[in-house]
Amino acid sequence: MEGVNSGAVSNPVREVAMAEVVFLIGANPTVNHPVAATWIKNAVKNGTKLIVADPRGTELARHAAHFLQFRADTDVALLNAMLHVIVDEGLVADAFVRDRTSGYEALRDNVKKFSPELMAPVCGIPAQTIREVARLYATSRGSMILWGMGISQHIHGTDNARCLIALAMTTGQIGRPGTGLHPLRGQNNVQGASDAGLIPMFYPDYQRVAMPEVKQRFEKLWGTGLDPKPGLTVVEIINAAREGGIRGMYIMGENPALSDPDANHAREGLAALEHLIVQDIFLTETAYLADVVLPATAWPEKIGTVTNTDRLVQLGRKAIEPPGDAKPDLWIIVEMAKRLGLPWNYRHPREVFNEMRQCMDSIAGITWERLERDSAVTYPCEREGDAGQAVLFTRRFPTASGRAALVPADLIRAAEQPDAEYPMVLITGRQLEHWHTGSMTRRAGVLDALEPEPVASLHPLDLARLGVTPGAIVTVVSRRGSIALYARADDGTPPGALFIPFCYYEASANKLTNPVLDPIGKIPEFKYCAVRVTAGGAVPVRASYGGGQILATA
Ligand SMILES: Nc1nc2c(c(=O)[nH]1)N[C@H]1C(S)=C(S)[C@@H](COP(=O)(O)OP(=O)(O)OC[C@H]3O[C@@H](n4cnc5c(=O)[nH]c(N)nc54)[C@H](O)[C@@H]3O)O[C@H]1N2
Ligand SMILES: Nc1nc2c(c(=O)[nH]1)N[C@H]1C(S)=C(S)[C@@H](COP(=O)(O)OP(=O)(O)OC[C@H]3O[C@@H](n4cnc5c(=O)[nH]c(N)nc54)[C@H](O)[C@@H]3O)O[C@H]1N2
Ligand SMILES: [Mo]
Repeated sequence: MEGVNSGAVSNPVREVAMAEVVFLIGANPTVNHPVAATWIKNAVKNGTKLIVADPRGTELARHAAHFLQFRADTDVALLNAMLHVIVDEGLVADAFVRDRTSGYEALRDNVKKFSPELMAPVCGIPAQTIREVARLYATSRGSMILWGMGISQHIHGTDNARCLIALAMTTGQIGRPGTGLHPLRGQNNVQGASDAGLIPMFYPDYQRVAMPEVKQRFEKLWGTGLDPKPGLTVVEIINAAREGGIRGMYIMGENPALSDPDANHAREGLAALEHLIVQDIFLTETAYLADVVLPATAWPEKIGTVTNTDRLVQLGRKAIEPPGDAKPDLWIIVEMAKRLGLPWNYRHPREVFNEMRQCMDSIAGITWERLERDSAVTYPCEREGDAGQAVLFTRRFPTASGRAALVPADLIRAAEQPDAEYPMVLITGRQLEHWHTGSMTRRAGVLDALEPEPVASLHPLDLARLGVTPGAIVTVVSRRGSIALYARADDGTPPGALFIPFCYYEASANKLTNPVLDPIGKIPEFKYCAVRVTAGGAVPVRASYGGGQILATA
């Protein structure tokens, strides 16, 4: 299997209907993937056993046969204990491990140290429950793992994912319908963007930038010399801007002034640039820092494909005319290229798609005409006429040996732990009504009316301890910043922690978050930092610009 970031969604979500067991960890689909949540609930109605593991009580937990409300940041303890049971109780799929994996011995030896009895006090789940859940997962006819940002957004996010991969591999729960590993995708086209090479270490189709033969392939295709060095990732880019290594930036469809960790630091980085271009459909917090803003068209105003979490390439058709001077992103990029002296001549997204087919074996068989006819095709689809393959890794994994590498993981704690000065844990994430930085949803009247104000969810016991009534203002301070927002009582949030969505610019959660990165995945630790909460604070003010809509004055 390729790196955990390389888009290895093995089975489509709807196969939860075929699974006997679904193990959902670090994801809140009712809020963030409502269609998947509905499929999961329907599967449970038809007999699928759902295991939910999350430090917060979520709506789907009510449908679960087992809800493991384990301690935040202790995924490796919980998952290694499950692996321990699988090894200890002889539940390993020996033939699968022998024929399809490498590194099993080291994994086996490592998980010996992680008995459920030893890990129970670490993760907060009774040893007996860990044993039951491990047996259930390992021995079912088909078990599927779904996960989200609760797994990824830690400095040990790669280790968390490796443990999930090890669960599937040691038990052979992969390569058949109703099994496998599904990291639930986020942005509507994050899968397509990654496939197309919008990851700094990859060209299209996860071909490595650093590999000479790959470099040659693309130099030949594009008729130009290419840099052999992989690029920087988001947080690294901001650091380089602050240090002067990067002086110009062109940001398209991203709002890092609100979505990057340690927002004050991120804004300093953006402000330090000599030149910033922002191409967006709205004037965002990031756009306010720009020298040039290029108005782009929104999804229903243009033609193009997006690839969803199930590797389904879907054609979107233009339904309405764009407002004012807004132009499709592709048109803007091509005009920019021409002025840079490049001989670009793409007149239609179809021409770009056809070029992609030349360098991406995974979609080589998908013709634009077929997309126009069928609207959607699953990849891999290597030859024209192929049906498209819903289930991956049926016979081999995409590694040199064809085997999946098992990698042991040890306990690493979050970079910043609660202490006397900052005694609580901040968990950040999303809410149903808003999309990330709220640039779109806070401008949508109905959604804005449902969730108009910044909120922090806390356990009623913590509210009582702090002397705060629900709806009152609290101030939340971390080593990096401070915000004031409204308290909400939520008995799903564990005592000692609070949950804040990051969509409210007037109380930006990312002013508080820690910008440390997973050294392998390079994902920031958005899910865990130390904060102090006190009653009272300034009323959050929504100004007439940035994330919110312009408010009519009474
Ligand atoms: N409505 C709405 N939907 C969205 C989005 C949106 O902004 N709004 N964004 C989209 C995008 S890009 C993404 S990436 C997805 C994200 O979708 P999810 O991953 O479902 O969303 P999050 O809210 O970031 O966090 C998921 C869960 O991680 C849990 N968690 C916190 N700490 C830990 C931990 O230490 N271990 C574990 N295992 N879990 C932990 C949280 O309690 C939470 O339930 O949603 C997509 N869908
Ligand atoms: N604290 C905290 N921070 C997080 C996370 C977290 O869980 N906690 N999650 C992280 C994750 S997983 C993600 S994915 C990021 C998301 O972070 P961002 O991607 O920065 O957030 P969005 O609000 O989705 O920004 C997308 C922008 O694209 C614009 N847009 C929409 N359609 C188009 C289009 O067709 N063309 C152009 N040019 N622009 C368009 C929107 O107006 C919006 O401004 O946030 C990350 N930050
Ligand atoms: Mo995301």
